[in-house]
Amino acid sequence: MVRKPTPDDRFSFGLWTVGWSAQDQFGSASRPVLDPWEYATKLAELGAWGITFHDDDVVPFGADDAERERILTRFKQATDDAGLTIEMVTTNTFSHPIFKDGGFTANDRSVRRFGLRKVLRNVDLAAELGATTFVMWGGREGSEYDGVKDVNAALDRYREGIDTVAGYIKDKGYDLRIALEPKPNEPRGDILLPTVGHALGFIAELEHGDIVGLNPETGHEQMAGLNYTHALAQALWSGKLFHIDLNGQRSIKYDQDLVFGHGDLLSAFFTVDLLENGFAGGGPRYEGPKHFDYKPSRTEHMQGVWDSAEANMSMYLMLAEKARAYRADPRVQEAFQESGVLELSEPTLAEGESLEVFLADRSTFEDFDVDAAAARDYRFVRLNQLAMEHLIG
Ligand code: GLT
Ligand code: MN
Ligand code: MN
Repeated sequence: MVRKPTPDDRFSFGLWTVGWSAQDQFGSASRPVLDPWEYATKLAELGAWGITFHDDDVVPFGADDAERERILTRFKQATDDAGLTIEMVTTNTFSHPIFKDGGFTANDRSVRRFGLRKVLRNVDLAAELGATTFVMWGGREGSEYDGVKDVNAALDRYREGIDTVAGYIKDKGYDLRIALEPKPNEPRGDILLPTVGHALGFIAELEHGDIVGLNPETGHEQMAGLNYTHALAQALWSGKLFHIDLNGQRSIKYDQDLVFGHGDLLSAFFTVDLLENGFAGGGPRYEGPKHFDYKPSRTEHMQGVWDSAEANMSMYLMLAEKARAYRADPRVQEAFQESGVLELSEPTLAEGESLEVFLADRSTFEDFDVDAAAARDYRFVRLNQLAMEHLIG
C-alpha cells in the first residue's frame, strides 16, 4: 500500500492534464469537460498541493474583461477553498489558429505583437495570483519546411520576446521567473529550442537570462532519444532547473504524456533518486514543486482520470521510498567507493597545483603505470544491479 500524498509532498498538476477531454487528431472527445474549479477541488482531495494553468484553460480565448474577471474570481475562490497553491501560470500561444506559425517567431509581425500582448497580460495575472514560475512552451515556434523560416531571424525574435517579458517582470518587481520548456517536435515538424541543451545555449544569449531557466519534461527529452535525468542534472549544474514536468514516454515516438513511471521505469527511478537524494557527491538540489504534465489516456472516463492523477503521485512516492533505501544500503555505499562514483568529486588538479608543477610530475605520465590503470575493474554493472534490486527486487 502506498501512503496518500499530502500537501507537504508538493505535487502539482496542470489543469490541462486532468482537464483534457481526450480529443485527438483521429477522434472526438471521449469524456465531458468539467468547470475548472471542479478539477481543482478534486485534485486537492487526492492530495495535490498545487495547480497550474494556461490563461485559456480557465478563461475562454476572446472573453471580454467582465467575463474574464468573473471566471477568475470564481476559480481563485475555489483554489483558496481547496487550499491549493497556484504555483505556475503559462500562456497558450499554440491553440488558436492565429498562432499556427508561432507566437514570438511567426513570420507575420502583427501576430508577434498580439502574442506578446497576450503573454504580458498573463504575466500580470500570474503575479496577481501569487505564482512564482511562468512557463513558456513554444510549441508552435518552428516549421515544417526548412526554406520557410529564417532561423537566424527567428532566434532574434525569440530572444526579443523573452527579454521583453523578463524585462517587464523586473520593471514591475514581480517575484516571478520564466521557465522555458523544450520539445523537439509536435505540433510543428521541428520546434525551436528542441532540447534542454539548446535552451541553455539560448538563455546564455539573453539580456535578462538571470531570471530565465528551464522546465524540462520527461517525455520531451526522451522523444529526442535523450536521457531526462542527465538533462535535469545539467540544468541543475547550470543553476537553471526552475521547474519540472514529470510524465512517461516509451521510446522515440509521438508525445505520449503517460503517467510518470509508466514509460521508462528505470529512468524514472533515477530521476526521483536525483530529485530526492541529490547528486552522489553533493551539489545543487531541486527545491521546486513536483509538477505532473500527463494526459489521462483516451480510454479513460472520469474515474480513470482520477485514477491516473493518483497514479502519478503514487509512482513518485513508491520510487522515492526505493531511492531512499537504495542510497541507505551499505552495499550501495560500498559500491559507490569501489566504482569511483565519489572519487569524481575530487578536482583533477590538486588545490593550488600550478600547471608547471603538474607538467613536471612524472608520476602522472612518463612513469605512470598505464596497464595497471587500464586493468581497473569499475564494477558499474554490480552497482546498477543493486539499483535494480531496490527497484524491482
Ligand atoms: C501542452 C504541452 C505541455 C506544456 C504545456 C505548457 S501545454 O500541453 O504539451 O508539454 O507543458 O504550455
Ligand atoms: Mn508532453
Ligand atoms: Mn509539459
